[in-house]
Amino acid sequence: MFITVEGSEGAGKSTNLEFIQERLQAAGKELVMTREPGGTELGEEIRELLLGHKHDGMSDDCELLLMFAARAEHLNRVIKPALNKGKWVVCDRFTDATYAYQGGGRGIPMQRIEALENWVQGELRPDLTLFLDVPVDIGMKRAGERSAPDRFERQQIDFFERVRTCYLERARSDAVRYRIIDAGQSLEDVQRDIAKVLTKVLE
Ligand code: T5A
Repeated sequence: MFITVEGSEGAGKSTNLEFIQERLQAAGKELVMTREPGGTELGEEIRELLLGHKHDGMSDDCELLLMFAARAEHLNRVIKPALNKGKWVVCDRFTDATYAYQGGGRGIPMQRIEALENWVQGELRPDLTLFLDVPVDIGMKRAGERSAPDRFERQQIDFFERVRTCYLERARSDAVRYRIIDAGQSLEDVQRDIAKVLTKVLE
């Protein structure tokens, strides 16, 4: 299984990834927990370029291509080898984030992202994607209370509204792959809903 976890800022991905890890390990699954951008030494360096403020004026195309450069490395060195060994891979963000942030947020045509997706991933797509959905104002408040804003978190509210709309459109268009989790609820309720999805997957 290749599982990805998505959400807009402050949706609670990090908090819930630990919960997901515990659940799947308790069920005896051999897991690789990883993240994007990042997941390899080179990918983590690219992450610093993307999230830090050294290159605040980076062009949208450069941002998109760096996301896929990190992803190509991640797929070849971590994700595909793990899946080939029969392990479960749980990834904190993947290509849906590119559609949402670079497509929805930045306005890069979706066909360009699709072309890169096909090139870098071939046929590989996640088997399951949990989309933690939270209203933008709540998510931004949570993220703001947690840490200083990275390069993406400095965007305006309308950017994040477009990101959320794109995620929701994608999730609603493919009910087989996506599960939408209401992440605006209390953590207890969010984790109850995630546990329900995982129980079905494990069955
Ligand atoms: N990106 C990424 C792209 O633009 N394109 C791409 O292709 C990819 C892969 C990556 C950035 O890169 C962009 C998107 C991102 O901007 P990231 O670290 O993955 O950065 O993304 P962040 O959204 O910044 O993720 P975080 O891990 O920082 O935030 P989380 O995981 O969503 O939120 P979390 O768990 O840290 O929670 C935030 C706060 O809220 C609390 C937590 O305790 C924490 O304090 N919280 C709750 N409070 C109340 N009720 C709940 N239900 C709560 N859940 C969490």
